[in-house]
Amino acid sequence: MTSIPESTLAEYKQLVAELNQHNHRYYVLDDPSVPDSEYDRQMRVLQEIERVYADVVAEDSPTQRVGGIALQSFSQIKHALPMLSLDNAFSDSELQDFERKVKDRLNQTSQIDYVCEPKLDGAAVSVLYRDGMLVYGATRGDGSIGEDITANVRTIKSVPLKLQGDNIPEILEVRGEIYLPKAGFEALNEAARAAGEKTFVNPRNAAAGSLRQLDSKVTASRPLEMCAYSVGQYQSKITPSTHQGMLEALVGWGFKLNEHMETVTGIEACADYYNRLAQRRNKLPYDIDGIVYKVNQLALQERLGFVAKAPRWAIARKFPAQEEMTQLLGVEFQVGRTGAITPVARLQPVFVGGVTVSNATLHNRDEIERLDVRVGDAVIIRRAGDVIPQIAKVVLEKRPPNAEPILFPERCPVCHSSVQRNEGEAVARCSGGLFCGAQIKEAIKHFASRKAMDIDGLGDKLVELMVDETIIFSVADLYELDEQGLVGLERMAEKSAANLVAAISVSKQTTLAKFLYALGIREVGEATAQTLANNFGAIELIAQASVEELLEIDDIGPVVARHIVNFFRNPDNLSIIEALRNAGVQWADIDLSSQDSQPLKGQTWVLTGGMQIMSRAEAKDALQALGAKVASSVSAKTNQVVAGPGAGSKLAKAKNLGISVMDEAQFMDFLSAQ
Ligand code: D41
Repeated sequence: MTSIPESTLAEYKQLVAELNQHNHRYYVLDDPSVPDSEYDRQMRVLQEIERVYADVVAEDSPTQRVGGIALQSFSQIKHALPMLSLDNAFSDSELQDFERKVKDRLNQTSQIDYVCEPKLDGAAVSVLYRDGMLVYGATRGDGSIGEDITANVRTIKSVPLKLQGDNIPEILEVRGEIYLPKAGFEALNEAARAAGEKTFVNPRNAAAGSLRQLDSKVTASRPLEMCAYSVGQYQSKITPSTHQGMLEALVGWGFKLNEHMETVTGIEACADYYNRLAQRRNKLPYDIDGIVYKVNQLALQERLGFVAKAPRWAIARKFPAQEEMTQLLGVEFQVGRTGAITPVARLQPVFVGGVTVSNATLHNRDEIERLDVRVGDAVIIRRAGDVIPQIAKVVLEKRPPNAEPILFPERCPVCHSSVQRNEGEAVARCSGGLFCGAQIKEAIKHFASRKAMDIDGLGDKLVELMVDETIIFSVADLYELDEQGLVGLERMAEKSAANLVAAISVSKQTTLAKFLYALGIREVGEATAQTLANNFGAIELIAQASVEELLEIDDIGPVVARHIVNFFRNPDNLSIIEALRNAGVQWADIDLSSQDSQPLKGQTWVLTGGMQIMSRAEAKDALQALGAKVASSVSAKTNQVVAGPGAGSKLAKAKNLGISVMDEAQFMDFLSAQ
């Protein structure tokens, strides 16, 4: 084998260090320092050096995260110091009991400092470093013996392979939680559903299951993260005197901490922290099932010690459960705007995730088969945050003998057209198109909605009534309505009829983007409608565009392009558009030649927090008119954030990423200067 030239070795070492630094910025600090393309380029150079000089490969090289061949089984690891469990408090008074016992035992009356930590809902692990290099990763197991999951832990990018910074301990055992963010969990289950495989009940099971893979390539494909929360074995020249100090040392060595950890004084402040976090629980991108409070002074922790298997200096205050058992009473089949037929579970009402739930989605026919759910079954309902409640699992042991299988309809429950399912698609659709009352209703509701034609006073109930009473058959009929025709309707007095006719008339003046969105073309949401408007300028040009022409536009993929072309090929759709224009629906076409002078072209803005002078919708329109894209989340690609009162995590993230932020007054000044 050729030996490596000095200069190549130096370059190699530099690359390993830089790539690890990029990883740390990306996965631990959530603040990428170089574009992905630059990372990829460096990675390719590194891989090439490793290919030619196989004997130089460094233990902490980013290529060494994914292991080679799968294991036969996991071996065991004995924890030198037991991994303790946590006592629970279910109320403020139980929390006060905890503090009283702490103070009694310490014989202390003055206030105590606590570190408040979100209780991440994943799998507890122990990760050991000797002289700064990762030695092993282990599950908690029963607290004294766990499993050796080193190969899997190495694949997690927020786990350093080599510690960074100063004062590296001779021995450092970090304990923390490995978890799967909600988005990763949803994506994993979505993929499992598409493949007809079993889904995971919750992100915790998914994280634990991902860590117990014998083939680390499977683990590597799951977007797991690790947050550190305590230290086990520790041999070092420096010894922090507080838990917070220890956490800060961990940050210096390259670990990720949960961003909401906070040190407070006194138990009342702990209760206050609980309330603040409980309000944000649903918005967090990962599951938490409570708060952990820890006495901050390590000397006090030492004096308090532990009972049985739990420390006396820590306690977990639990949040309301997100999973409960109830009974499936029946299944209804709903028909959506595009004809998609969705089975909806009717449930014995149950209190879960903070609300009473009586319906849950069953997604599609495959989901019913996959769950093997029957009417009468005991089912586990999961409601996490704002996500639609789901049936996570059937409790087969509790299946009653008369439980009835669910039959998916062959005909549309509304218009009785046949139900069809395209090759490779999970959704079954009613083939009735605009002959189907359900599809007509949904199309009109969408057309009238706020972000579309914004017809004030035309709510869902009224649309249903008007279609049922055969007053309207399509969106174009709305513009033919007069007061006399409406007054006969249930709860429709002369005044409200006049208001509605006026609101419909006002809606005639619109924008091209809103009109396109209102048409309800499949997969064309607000952002795509805006992109189409900005790129083509006029509806005639969009209607004539080919799939190839559409694909030339950023953000438009083959599926949307197909839907757009199909939509404008359908003569029924064209005659509706014509009828709308004849009725006076109008907008200003966009002069494409003036677009190069659009001051915000190519920029991405984010609006967050409250606005007082303008509505958020108006601000968005104003920005789009100047050529900006308005996004809902902050990322490295964001150019500018406008933050009003009450702005939360988006503002924090913008500050972290060093993105420019202005308040509403500055925004108004900016607009008037344009
Ligand atoms: O976030 C967590 N899940 C979490 C778990 C946390 N933030 N802190 C924890 N602290 C401990 C002690 C106090 C025993 C060091 C824990 C856990 N334990 C824990 N996780 C699973 C069992 C115990």
